[in-house]
Parts: sequence; structure tokens; C-alpha cells
Amino acid sequence: MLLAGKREDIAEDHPVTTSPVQKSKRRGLFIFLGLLALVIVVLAIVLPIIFVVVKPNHKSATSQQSGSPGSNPTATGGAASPTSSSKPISAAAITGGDGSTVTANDGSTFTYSNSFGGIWYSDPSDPYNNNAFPNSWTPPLNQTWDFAANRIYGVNLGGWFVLEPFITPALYQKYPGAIDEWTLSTLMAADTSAGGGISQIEDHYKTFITEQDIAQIAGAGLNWIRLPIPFWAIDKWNDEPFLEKVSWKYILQALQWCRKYGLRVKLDLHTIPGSQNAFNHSGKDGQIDFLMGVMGMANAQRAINYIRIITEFISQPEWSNVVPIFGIINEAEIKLIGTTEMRGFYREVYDMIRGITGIGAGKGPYISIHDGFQALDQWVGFLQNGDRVALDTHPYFAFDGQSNTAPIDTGTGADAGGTWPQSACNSWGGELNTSRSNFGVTFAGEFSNGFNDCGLFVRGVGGQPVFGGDCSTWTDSTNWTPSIKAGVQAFAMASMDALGDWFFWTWKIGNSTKGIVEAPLWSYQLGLENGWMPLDPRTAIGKCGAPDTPFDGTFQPWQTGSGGGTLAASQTSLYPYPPTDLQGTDVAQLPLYTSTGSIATLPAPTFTDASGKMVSSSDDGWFNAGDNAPGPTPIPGCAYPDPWNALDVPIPTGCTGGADAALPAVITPPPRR
Ligand SMILES: *[C@@H]1O[C@H](CO)[C@@H](O)[C@H](O)[C@H]1NC(C)=O
Ligand SMILES: *[C@@H]1O[C@H](CO)[C@@H](O)[C@H](O)[C@H]1NC(C)=O
Ligand SMILES: *[C@@H]1O[C@H](CO)[C@@H](O)[C@H](O)[C@H]1NC(C)=O
Ligand SMILES: CC(=O)N[C@H]1CO[C@H](CO)[C@@H](O)[C@@H]1O
Repeated sequence: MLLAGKREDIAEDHPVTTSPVQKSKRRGLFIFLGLLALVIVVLAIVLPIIFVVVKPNHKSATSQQSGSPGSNPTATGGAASPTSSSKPISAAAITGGDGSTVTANDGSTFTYSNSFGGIWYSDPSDPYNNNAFPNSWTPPLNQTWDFAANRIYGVNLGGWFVLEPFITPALYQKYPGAIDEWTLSTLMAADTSAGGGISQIEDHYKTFITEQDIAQIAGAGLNWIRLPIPFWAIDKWNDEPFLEKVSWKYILQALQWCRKYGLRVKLDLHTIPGSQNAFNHSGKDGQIDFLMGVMGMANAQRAINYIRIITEFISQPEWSNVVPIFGIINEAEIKLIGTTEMRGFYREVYDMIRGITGIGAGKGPYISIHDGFQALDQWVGFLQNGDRVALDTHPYFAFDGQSNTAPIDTGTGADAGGTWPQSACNSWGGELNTSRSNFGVTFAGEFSNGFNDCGLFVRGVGGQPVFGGDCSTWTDSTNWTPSIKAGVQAFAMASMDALGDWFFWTWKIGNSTKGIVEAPLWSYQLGLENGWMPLDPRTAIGKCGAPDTPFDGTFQPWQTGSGGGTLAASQTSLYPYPPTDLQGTDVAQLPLYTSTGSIATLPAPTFTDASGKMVSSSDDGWFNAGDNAPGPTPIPGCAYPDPWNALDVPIPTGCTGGADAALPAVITPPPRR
């Protein structure tokens, strides 16, 4: 056991209260003071319970709880159900299959429906048990996933911890003007009416996805979840309006539910300080300040530190079987950021992660990088000889810029779906298999039934509306005919077959204020319940016909964790970090943070057994005790520009001295276990 004893409440020395970063002049002092007051209240309530800080070089081997006087053990981790201590469930079964009675962690019971042989497992006195599996063709969590032999049939839990207008439209419709989580959080916080306030976001965490959803996913023949999370699950800085830290206990709860039903998780860091793509779902819509603009390097320092903290948590043996893949950044817009800048960052992060985890199968997660909207073949050779690097692609016809008016409503037989199924097969099948042969592990981290961009808050997300037909059919599924359903299903199944390993985007779309799902092409659950998603995803196999680009099932040893791990020397020389310049500006001039800050850690849950006794474990949230480099923090006296709005501002002086851009570099000591 490590870490505690020397921990202190984050409130004492966290940058939130001490940073000198200049506030945007466009935001009134009033709003700022209001937010600050709110932040302080939230911090005062939440931090003593949830978060602890490790001071640099002060790690020691005592238990977390004993060293954190302010902490409340049962509240520390969401995964430890508060009800399990208050309402002992000693009479409840700890495992079962189809038809068994499940006691959910809120104390309610329901009948498990799983016709594919899946077994759930949840023993309060053995909370890290990995015996569960979701179906007969998926190995239990206590076995290694075989990327060659096993197929990923996954769904995203989009819109849960990273909010998007089209996934939870009603939350946004309540606040006209809210276009992203930044503006939504700001408007909620300013709403002092009954039912207002930013706690609405926590209510959403509690209700949008429930244990029954996770059980239903496992019963649907699926075996993986892709879980988007925001950096503000760890912390936020300055006047960022996000709900800070609160999601973490619900994320832990989600991971624990996945463990219970045998689902593996690709954890995906979806938001990056400054925004990595300017999309709504990066936290802030509009512009990219990650590796771009005056604050591009400083924002990247924070990003590296968040990736490090998440890596430390999920690499622990308690979590590594549940989270075998870490998607380090969602959809970075490489076309704008630049190939050298982005690849240098990935190369640096690769070295950092493997410095933490060590090299070889079982040592931390696969590192997944998104293709940056570039053709997969451009990635061949990148991170050559690296240990377990995977490539994630998000193929969507919805955003291909075409009018996409070819009919999909073409009958219920072999003609179902018109040309759409074949388009999926032709566009994607060969490219994915070629990438498996030439790059390594490759999957579609997102795809959907959206062959057009119709849907409330979907339309025009790529810039201009593109679908050339009438969208009304595609924004309300209540009157879909058998032919429409058959067409959409044929397209879905061809997509699955073409992609091979896939995660549908997304499991659930919430109702709009009309009381219906207005983006039905994007909901797996709605399709399952209403007859346009396959009840057994294996039935998609072969829908594209005979393979024209077969993958022979052979990965290079280094691609799956045996051998290799030391990058080819060319990678470091081609992709240095820090890069020499950001879009032509010499990085030596750009402001940085200094590496003297405290290290935030993600707290581990605590569990109590059926009798209410705390279960001991070595899970303290931090895998590698040798990783104790300080975190980034503002340089005193530097007047930083707004890190989310610094594309076209003067470069400040006094912000470069002594800072280490490539922090926290590589950790030398070997993993502790
Ligand atoms: C792994 O899980 C399977 C399936 O539940 C179980 O039969 C087996 O005993 C477990 N193995 C270990 C080593 O715990
Ligand atoms: C959406 O509204 C329908 C009724 O129109 C209701 O049956 C359904 O449960 C609602 N879904 C959600 C996610 O609230
Ligand atoms: C990709 O390879 C797999 C495994 O050989 C095969 O089943 C599938 O049909 C291939 N896809 C294409 C489009 O060739
Ligand atoms: C509610 C909504 O969809 N807001 C914005 C999301 O982002 C796009 C641009 O990427 C804007 O056009 C939308 O207004």
C-alpha cells in the first residue's frame, strides 16, 4: 500500500485557488466571482470527500484512508455502493446467468436476461473479482483479450460523462445558447431557480445510464464499452466552468458495473485543455488551443499530466483487466494541428506511458490513438516496434460532405438498404484489414447508422447541413415502416462486418423536449427495442460476402505485447517533443507551465462486504510509486493569455524560464508489482 500518510487536501495547494492566469476580459468580473464562489463551495463539499493530493517526493507506504483524516471511506468511491453498507445484501446471490435475480447496487432487484450464456459476478467481499463474462464466445475478464482471435462488439456510452447536444438534447434545450458543455455549465450555474444549478449535471450522471443499461448491453451479445471521459473528472483550472471531479465516482461505478457483467472497457479521454478539435464534444466549441496558438504547449503540458494520472489508475492490477485499452485523445484535428506536432506528442506520450507501466503483455493498457481523420495507411510505420499501440478510426457517411440521397427504404428482403450496405463494405472493410496487417490492432471506435446528418443537433455539426433529402423521416422513428427498419438494419450489419472490431456510437440517445428520440439513427438501444439492430451481432458476420482483403490473424509480436517495445530510432528523430515549432512559431518563445505543482491522483474506491466491514486492497489509485515528478503549475508572475482563446494574442514575456515542456518525461524506476 502506498501513497497516503503524506497526502493533503487538494484545496490547500491546488492551482484553482492560486493561479495568476489572466481572466478573459470578455467575461465579467461578476460572473467570475459567482463562479469562484460556486467553485469554492463545491470544492469545500466535494474535495475533502473525494480527492487527495500527493505532494511530490512524499510517497510512502501506508494506506490511503488512514492518511486522509477528512475522507469518508464509504463515500470515497462511487463503486462502493453506499447502500451496500447501509442495507446488507447477505442473502443475495453473487453470480448468475439468464433468468437469475440480480441485486443492483442501488438495492433494487431485476431479472438478468442473457440468452448467450453470459454470467454476471458480484461478490461484495471480493470486489475486484474478474470471473464475469457477457456471453459464451467472450473470454471472462480474468483472461487476456486476444485481438486476433476475439472480436470487439462494442457500444459507446457517449453523452454520459462528456455531454453532447444531440445525445441529451433536453438538457441543452432548457438553456438556449448552450452549444457545448462549457456554455451549458455556465448557464446552469447562473440559473438560481428551483431545479437550476450545475448539480443538474450530477443528476444526469446518476440517471442517464443505469445498471440495467449495462446488463442489457451484456445481454445483447456485446462485449466491450467505449467510455468517453473528460479531463475535469480529475480537476479543472481557473475559470473553466466545468463540474469538476464529480464524475469520477460515477466513472468508477461504471467500471465496476462493467466488471460485474463481464464487459471490457476502452476508456477514452475525450476532452483536452484548450480543445483538440474545436467540436462541441471537446468541452468547448469553436477553436483549437491544444498544440496550437500561444497556449498550445502549455495546454499540452496539462494534457500529458492528465494522461499520466489516468494511466496510473487503470494500470493497477485491480483495473487492468477491466480497462485493457486507453484512448489517449479523442479526434485530434491533425489537419490543423500539424502532423509533426501531433505525432511528436503521441510519441512522447507513448514513452511516458510505457515508462509508467513497463513493456509487455499485461503491463498497463493498449495505447489507442485516433487516426486524426487521416487515411489509415498514412499511419503505417508510426511508433514502429512500439508496445501495444492500437489505431482507432471513426467512419461516418453522415459527415462525408455528400448529399447521400440514395434510398435506404428499398424493401425487406435481399434488396434491403439499397446501395448502403455495399457502400459500407466497400469503403471500410479493406481499409481496416489492411491496417491490421500493416499497422497492427485497428478498430472502429465509433460508427453509427447515420448515413445522413439528420437528427436534432446532428444536422450541420460538420459545418453545413449536407443531406440532400427530407430529414423528417430520420428525426422520428415512431412511424418507421418494416422496409425502413430492414434497410437500416442491413446497413448496420454490413458496417459491423466491414469493420470487424467496432464500437457503435452510441448506446443511448435521450429524448428531446418532444418526448421522443430525435436522432434515432444514433441509438443502439432504440434499434434493439424497435427492430432495426441485430439481436445477435454475430449474425452480421459475412454480410459483406467473401473477404476481398482478408486479415490473416497474424500480428507482429510487438503489436500484442511480446517482444519489442523500444521504438525505432527514426521515430524519435522524426517526431521530437517538444516540437521545434507550432505551425511555424518557435516553441522556445511560447509560454509554459512549470513542473513544480502538486500531483492530483484519482482516488480509489473503497468497498464494504455484506457485513459492512471494509475490504482491504492494494488499490490506491497509483500504479508506479517511482512516478513522483511534480505536476504542471503556472509560473508565478507570468500573465498567461486565456488558454482557451489564445490563437491571435501577443506572446507574453516571463513565461518560459526554467519550465520543462516535456513533463513528466520518462519514469525510471520499474513498476512496483
Ligand atoms: C476465471 O473465470 C472463470 C469464469 O467465471 C472461472 O471459471 C475461473 O475459475 C476463473 N479463473 C480464475 C483463475 O479465477
Ligand atoms: C422517451 O419518451 C418515451 C415516450 O415517448 C418513453 O417511453 C421513454 O422511456 C423515454 N426515454 C427516455 C430515455 O427517457
Ligand atoms: C477481414 O479479415 C477477416 C479475417 O480474415 C475476414 O473475415 C473479413 O471478411 C475481411 N474483410 C474483408 C473486407 O476482406
Ligand atoms: C447545439 C449544437 O449543436 N451546438 C453546436 C455544436 O457545434 C456545431 C459546430 O461544430 C455548431 O454549429 C452547433 O451550433
